[in-house]
Amino acid sequence: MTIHIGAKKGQIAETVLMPGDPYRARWAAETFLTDAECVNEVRGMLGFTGTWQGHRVTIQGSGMGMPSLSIYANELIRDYDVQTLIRIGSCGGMQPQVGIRDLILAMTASTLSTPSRGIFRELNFAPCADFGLLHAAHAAASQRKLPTHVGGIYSSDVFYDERPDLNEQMQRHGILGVEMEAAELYTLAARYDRRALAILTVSDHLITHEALPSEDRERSFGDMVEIALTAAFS
Ligand code: GMP
Repeated sequence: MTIHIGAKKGQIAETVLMPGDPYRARWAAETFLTDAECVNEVRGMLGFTGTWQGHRVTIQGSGMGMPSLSIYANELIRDYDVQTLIRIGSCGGMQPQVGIRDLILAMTASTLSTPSRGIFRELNFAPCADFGLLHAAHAAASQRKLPTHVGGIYSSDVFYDERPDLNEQMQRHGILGVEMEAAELYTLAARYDRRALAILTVSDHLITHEALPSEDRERSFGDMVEIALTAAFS
């Protein structure tokens, strides 16, 4: 048990999928895992451990934003010795060629955020995905013929009142989408020599202002769970 995770040692698998929303963690566990057991309910940030194709997996909510994800990822890594952490979430599209519903595999995650950047002071550390996971996730997405983009994303600390000048510069430099967690996940994975990847569905668009209809969200989320599981164990 840790401050924020009630699971006993051994109740968390070496591989953890991390949706932002704890209800999504429950849905994914009920839909894709066999013998799923709820292993965390602290603060309602649900976590489940079960089996997928013979492999033990935990699906643990991260909450929204880097400070929240950081708490769970730190405890999963330091206290439960988790080796592979895959964020499955949503993002806002930032390029014209990135459509609503498309998948983004985040090769890098730029940020201004202090949880990630604070200890580096003047160094501009570049948080990046694990290549093996990225490669395997790309293969799994291609096999399903899902429109997929691989490249840089932006991990923001705000949902409202984004800085337009910053967005403009990021768009100019090819950043594909904006979300709020990946840079911290990648930084912690680098710090502790673990594997991490963020798989994102484009749920809204900063240029077109389209939004993914709610009936499509579940299907897109399901695709990400399957890709994450396939990548983790390939
Ligand atoms: O709704 C906010 C949550 O969804 C956060 O956990 C973000 O990672 C993600 N998200 C989805 N679309 C966007 C977006 O357009 N902007 C930001 N900042 N976060 C987004």
